[in-house]
Amino acid sequence: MSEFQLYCFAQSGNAYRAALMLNLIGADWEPKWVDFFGGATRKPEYRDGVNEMGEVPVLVHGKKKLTQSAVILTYLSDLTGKFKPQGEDERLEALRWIVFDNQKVNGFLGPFRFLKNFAKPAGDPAVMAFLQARAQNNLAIVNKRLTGRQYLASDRPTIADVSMTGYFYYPAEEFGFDIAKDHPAIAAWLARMQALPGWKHPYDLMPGYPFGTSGYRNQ
Ligand SMILES: N[C@@H](CCC(=O)N[C@@H](CS)C(=O)NCC(=O)O)C(=O)O
Repeated sequence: MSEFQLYCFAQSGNAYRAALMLNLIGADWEPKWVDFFGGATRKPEYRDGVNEMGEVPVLVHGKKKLTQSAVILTYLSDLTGKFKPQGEDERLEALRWIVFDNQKVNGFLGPFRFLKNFAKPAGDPAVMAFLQARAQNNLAIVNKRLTGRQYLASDRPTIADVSMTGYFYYPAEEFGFDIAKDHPAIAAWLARMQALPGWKHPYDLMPGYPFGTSGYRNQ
């Protein structure tokens, strides 16, 4: 068995943060596919046995079981020293961007994309318009932050950058707008992240694309 197990599925940008981190740090890890679209996370056995919050990602490392991607990223950076913010100012700055990301960037992009592509029935137009406007507003804030700088919280990539990638690499068709085309500084930053050793696209990194299989896109 691998050193780390990650409960995840290919369509989850929240899980992608953790999967990408594991790959970027060169961890010995394996995915455990969660049948999210089949309702697995709503079942009592998942909530009692895996995560009481009914979410992915969940990271298992020996006897330790961690949820919330921000906690998982912090744990892995503390453990390995990789992508770890240095000093109090950088640590707080990284945390600031992770919270903003979780709540307002990928926190809006994720539900928007879910309601657009996967929910039955699809999202109410007023809800979709609200989520898209909030996501675009906050993407513009991230774009401004990245204008004239390489990474979010430091001159090196940190867990704040890994977190922010969440949903950004998923195909533009899944959003109906193109994050990279609309936001040039985000596009340049995404290319820098993509150039890091170990980077993989979410559909190549986590099982379950397309739906209902535990296979990978390229298998
Ligand atoms: N803040 C959490 C969000 C996790 C999350 O919402 N995951 C989604 C899948 S992408 C989920 O499991 N949702 C189940 C639900 O909300 O019931 C994190 O960053 O880990």
